[in-house]
Amino acid sequence: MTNVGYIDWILEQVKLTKPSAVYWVDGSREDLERLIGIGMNTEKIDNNPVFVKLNDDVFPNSLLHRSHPSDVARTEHLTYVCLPKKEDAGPNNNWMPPEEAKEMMSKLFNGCMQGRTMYVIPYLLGHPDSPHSKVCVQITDSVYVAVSMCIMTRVGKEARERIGDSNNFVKGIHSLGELDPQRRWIMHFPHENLVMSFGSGYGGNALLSKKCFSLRIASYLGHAEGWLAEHMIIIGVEDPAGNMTYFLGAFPSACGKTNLALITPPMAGYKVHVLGDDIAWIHVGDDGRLYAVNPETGFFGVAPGTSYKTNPKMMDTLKNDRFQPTLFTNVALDSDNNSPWWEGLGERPKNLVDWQGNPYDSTSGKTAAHPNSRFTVSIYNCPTISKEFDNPVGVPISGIIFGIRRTNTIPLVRESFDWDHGVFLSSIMGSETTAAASSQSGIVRRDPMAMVPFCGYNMADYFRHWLEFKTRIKHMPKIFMVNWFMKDDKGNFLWPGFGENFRILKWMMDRISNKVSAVETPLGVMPDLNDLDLSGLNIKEENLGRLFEINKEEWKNEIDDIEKFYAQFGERIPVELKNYLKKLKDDVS
Ligand code: GTP
Ligand code: SPV
Ligand code: MN
Repeated sequence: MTNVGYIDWILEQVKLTKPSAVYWVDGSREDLERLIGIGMNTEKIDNNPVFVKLNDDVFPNSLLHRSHPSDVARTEHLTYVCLPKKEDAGPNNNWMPPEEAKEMMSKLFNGCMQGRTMYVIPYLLGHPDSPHSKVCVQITDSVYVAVSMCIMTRVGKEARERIGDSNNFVKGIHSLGELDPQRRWIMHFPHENLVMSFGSGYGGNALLSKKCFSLRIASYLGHAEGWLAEHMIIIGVEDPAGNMTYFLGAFPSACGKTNLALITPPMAGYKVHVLGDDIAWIHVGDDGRLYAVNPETGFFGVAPGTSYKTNPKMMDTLKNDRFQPTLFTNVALDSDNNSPWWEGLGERPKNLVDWQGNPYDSTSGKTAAHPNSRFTVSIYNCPTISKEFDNPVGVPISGIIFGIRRTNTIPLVRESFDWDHGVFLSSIMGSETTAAASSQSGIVRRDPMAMVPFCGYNMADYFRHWLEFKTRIKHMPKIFMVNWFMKDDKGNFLWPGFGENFRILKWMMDRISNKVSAVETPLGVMPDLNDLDLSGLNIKEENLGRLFEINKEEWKNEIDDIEKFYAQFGERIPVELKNYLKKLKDDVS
């Protein structure tokens, strides 16, 4: 199945999956309308239409999609990286021998599209004029996936022309199967540019451009080719004088990337421009600076918590239909005016239907929208899209932010001593799990660089890869660590978060431009509190103290956990990182 040209490859998939029709997706507006029509009138999930039209007066050109109730998040335990050698996938990945995985998947795919339509989707990741972009093809039997791909990537003519009749494209094979969690697998073959995904229609499991290719396969390619594929936002912060500072920001799933990417600064004269909210591909430019591009063209964002108060720019984006439709997945429905609703949006409507389509019972203790309900919307609809978004070279990076969700232990912000120390700090990140993955939420797990679920090879080799950039970068970005999520004993957030996070970005810019000094601590460099602009913020002195506290008892537990995490990788962990861990242990005890 590998050494054949484009059409022959599609024909092989047709022969294997036996669809009743093949639909060649071209991504044009007319095509999208046709696909949406199919989703409203023909295709069904559990006898329900794939798309239901929502009220145009509230969210123009938007559709509701309800997934199968068991198919609401990424399933990391069913996600595998099938490299020839187990050690190369590393303890951070599930592994199966590639031939065994392919045989198992071929059996599942055999005849799986009978009575269904196969959608063929040629797409580009990255800008058509960029030497770093990749051309890909996904086949799927889900019209929801087809429409989502058209919003999230550059689908159609340009990709199709670039492929010609070559075999040189990334291959994604996807089927909903029976949506049976017992027959659900997301299998990656990074050494063959191939992903096979069966049994789920959920974002990261089914839009193979997203985590499967843009991160798992691309990180493997980046390791071989000298670049980085990261779970990061890209933003440009413009100061009142018009100077632009570009940042990258990595946070685990559902830990604040989209919100930071669309932040509205509370300080007059500053603007934040968005280039990406989830994925960055990063190369060293000829001038020795790091350049980042976003390979995607849309946001697949968490709905709960999004409101005019927390994220007005996203609300404006969702209300704008200049380019593409907006999809809402597994949100609740205000049945009086046929509009989407989720926890945190505002007052709860009187007549609410929950995410599964049943009347909402507010005494049930459950949320009306699924905690991982999402919207899919074009980045071109965003009022703060950077004018550099379509620059094929990307933007030069001055700061890299790593963030986590932690109730305690991890201070609000600090800076690394240098590049190696920054790699160390991000290699020991631990964050509370969220509803974005199907395992239990709220448990601290190690998630270096927010990449544990997405690194397509052994993470110890990935740390080495990061360390090696030091020798190639002439203008080192500064590396920062943040935690917006500390809580007091009553469970209230100590830091107001959202727009107010800009105050921390402002301090970072002052550090980058050498305007302020800072205080060395065992955990890194922390702000002199006088240098943080907290004007107009009503935050108690005592809380501020907690936000920068180093609690020895908590750090003892933290280090135990980090040592266990490192130990899984044995001798493969770079010695620089082991030395920093030893030093941290001495310094905080
Ligand atoms: P993925 O799309 O899964 O990669 O998530 P993400 O990192 O883009 O997370 P997102 O910005 O969507 O935020 C996830 C949840 O955290 C939402 O419910 C937000 O409302 C909430 N959140 C984001 N930023 C903050 C913050 O600064 N403080 C608090 N308390 N909550 C926040
Ligand atoms: C995440 O889980 O990090 C997401 C959503 O951004 S998904 O596309 O499902 O990966
Ligand atoms: Mn993500």
